[in-house]
Amino acid sequence: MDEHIVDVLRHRVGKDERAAKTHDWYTATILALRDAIIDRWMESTRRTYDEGGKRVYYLSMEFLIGRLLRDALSNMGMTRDMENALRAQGLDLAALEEMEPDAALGNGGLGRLAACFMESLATLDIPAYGYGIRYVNGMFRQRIDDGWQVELPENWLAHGNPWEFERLESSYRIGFGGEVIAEGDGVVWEPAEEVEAIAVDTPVVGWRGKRVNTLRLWTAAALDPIKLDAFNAGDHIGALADQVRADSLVRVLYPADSNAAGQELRLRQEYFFSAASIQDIVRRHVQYDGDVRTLPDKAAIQLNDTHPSVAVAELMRLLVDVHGLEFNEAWAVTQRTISYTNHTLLPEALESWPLPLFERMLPRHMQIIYAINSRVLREARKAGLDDAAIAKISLIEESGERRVRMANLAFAGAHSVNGVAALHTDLMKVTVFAELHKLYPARINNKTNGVTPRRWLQQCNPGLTAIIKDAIGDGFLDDAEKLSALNALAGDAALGERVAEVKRANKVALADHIKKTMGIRLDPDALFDVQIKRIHEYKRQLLNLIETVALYDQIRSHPERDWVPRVKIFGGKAAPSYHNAKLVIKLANDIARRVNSDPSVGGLLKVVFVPNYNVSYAERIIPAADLSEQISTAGMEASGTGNMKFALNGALTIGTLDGANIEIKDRVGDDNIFIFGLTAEEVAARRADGYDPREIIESSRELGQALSAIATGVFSPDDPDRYTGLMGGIYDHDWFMVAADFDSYAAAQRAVDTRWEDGAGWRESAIRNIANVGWFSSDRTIAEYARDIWKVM
Ligand code: DL6
Repeated sequence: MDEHIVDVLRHRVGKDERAAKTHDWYTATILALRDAIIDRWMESTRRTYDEGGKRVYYLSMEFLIGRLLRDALSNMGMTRDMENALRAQGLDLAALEEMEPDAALGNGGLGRLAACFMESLATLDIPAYGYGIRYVNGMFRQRIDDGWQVELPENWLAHGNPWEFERLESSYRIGFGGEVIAEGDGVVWEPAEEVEAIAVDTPVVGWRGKRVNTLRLWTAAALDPIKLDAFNAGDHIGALADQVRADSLVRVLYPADSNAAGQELRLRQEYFFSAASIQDIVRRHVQYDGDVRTLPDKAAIQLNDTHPSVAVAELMRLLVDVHGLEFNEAWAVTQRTISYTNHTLLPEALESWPLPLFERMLPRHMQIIYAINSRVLREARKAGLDDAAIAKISLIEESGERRVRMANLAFAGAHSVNGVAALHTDLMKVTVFAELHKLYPARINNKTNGVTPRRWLQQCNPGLTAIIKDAIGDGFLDDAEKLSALNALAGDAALGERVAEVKRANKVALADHIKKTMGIRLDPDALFDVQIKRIHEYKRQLLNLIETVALYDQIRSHPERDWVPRVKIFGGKAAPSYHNAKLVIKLANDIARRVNSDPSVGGLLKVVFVPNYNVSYAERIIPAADLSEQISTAGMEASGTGNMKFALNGALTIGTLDGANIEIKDRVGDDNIFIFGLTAEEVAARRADGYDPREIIESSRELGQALSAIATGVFSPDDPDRYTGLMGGIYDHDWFMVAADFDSYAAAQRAVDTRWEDGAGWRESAIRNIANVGWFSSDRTIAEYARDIWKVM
């Protein structure tokens, strides 16, 4: 490796060792590692072709990859070699790893799940492609100015991207608009506008480097990047307009989480990447297999949420218009090939597009959707469903503005529709998809999410990994469920101490980082209580903040009590147009300013809002957390995956019976988790019965005082009315049941204190969490998809 890295530095980076800057070494490190990866990549690809097996295609608008260097080195088993090679040059690998920008091509859980899945697919030796968009600007960078979120562009490609390969030969024309013309027995779509989709490939290495798969992200180019006649005539800007229009397709990731972004550009992005991916898949199949009819035997296409739903219509278009299949035959091929994952029940997140817009942009696809719809509605009538049910099943929303329903399209076009946690899947059957489920009762199934234990235990928490290896051997590295061997040692005081020492060291490292970057001093012996995730009302950061205020009040009123010192850590981004979410960020910062500067709490309570929370920050925070806040209104968080990462790193969860929390509780046991609040069923019943939050607020002194302190400007003396509206929402309707769950949440927090004070008890619970969440490995999730949906295992 020593010689290779110097050779790469000289011949590929073009620098002499003496002149090389740290960034040159960083590039050389990745390129040298990439060389080793490429050999395995080619071997994997060759093996797939030779075996002629089935491939999995994961279509996702988002891949929240984060950094790759540490992951790839570790999976290739080359960390030690690389460390030594760099040390010989006077360089520190860890410092180079810190230089890598986060590839933030996703908003949150959905995109991070896609990244974990890619790693597990390679680990399980399943031939797979991830398909998405190579956004030039991924998720925005968050700066906090005077407590307010400010969004800045994140330029992850500013210094180039040594991981990727542009494949100019893998390019496709993607059309928009125009008209559909009858020709012979069929039709021809003549788009008004075309852009070129060009593949950019990144290798994805599985654990122990068994297989290297491809993440293929599409970039866009104009067919005619510069109109020379216009340029020569002096229209220097207009001459480049087509290229600018193409660039805009891949320029930004829509920073919308759990709400549909209703922009025309978003629909163009969705079609652009879906069409390029489907064309690529069909081209590969026809090239090697000859017959499109056998596509389902060789390809499994998974739609990650509804963003790629239009792929259903695109595949139908290729099969019927280009390959000449009869509609029914094409429909059978499409349904057998495609499957769809739903990630949310929030009505505002269920995508639909105004029909006139859809028809204008994709006229042929609109015709195909009408044809699919009439088939589906015929089946519904035949099954005896009534008009009300049929209206809900229709791919077209007819009440009010006519719209194309992307979830119904995906459901109809797929042989499998899965939810991402048991409760979520059950709720899908009785809420958003109740009627479609009646019509196609075998289609919905559950695949509880998982996270890759390589990134979320081994790499982010090497100290804990080493202790586990000492305790139970290294079998858990290949099968995370083997962590269960720790159960037999959970009461072992010496192991408890060692786990606690590592946790403390991780807390010291986080505290140092926060001191350096924010100037706030934290006590590593305090309980680190963490809520990091997108800011959303249903995730209820507000409940946590109100309880923080109540605790602050209590500490000041009863300084004589034996309070458990706490550090409340918050982090997360708010969608730029989400007013209340942005106000929650400001509130967290306002509370932090007041609490942290109040000498009367004597350091018993500290509040921190860390700016620009991202994957790398999560890797730093999660190993340092004692308590994991998973406190969504029951029935609203589809699964959550942060909950799994925290438990795997020995944090205890305080949470509602929502999403995968329920399955975590079932595995770690009631004594090792703090469950509070209404169940999903109770939430629904309260809402149906006309819930009155005022009554509850009046009966809870702690809650009433905290709400009124916030509402009257105790934390915002510069603008006393700042939170009047936000608090008013809780008094008036409280859709997210903050008031209803407050007392139960506060009581659970005091139970946390009691458990914390019993140090040995806490340590045992931490070990039981680590021991029992191996099941939430994305290897297990992917094995279930492979067996039940894709039939590749
Ligand atoms: O399935 C991954 C992730 C879940 O863990 C979260 O609970 C869920 O909120 C998230 N869903 C979305 C949906 N957005 N849209 N569309 O991000 O998926």
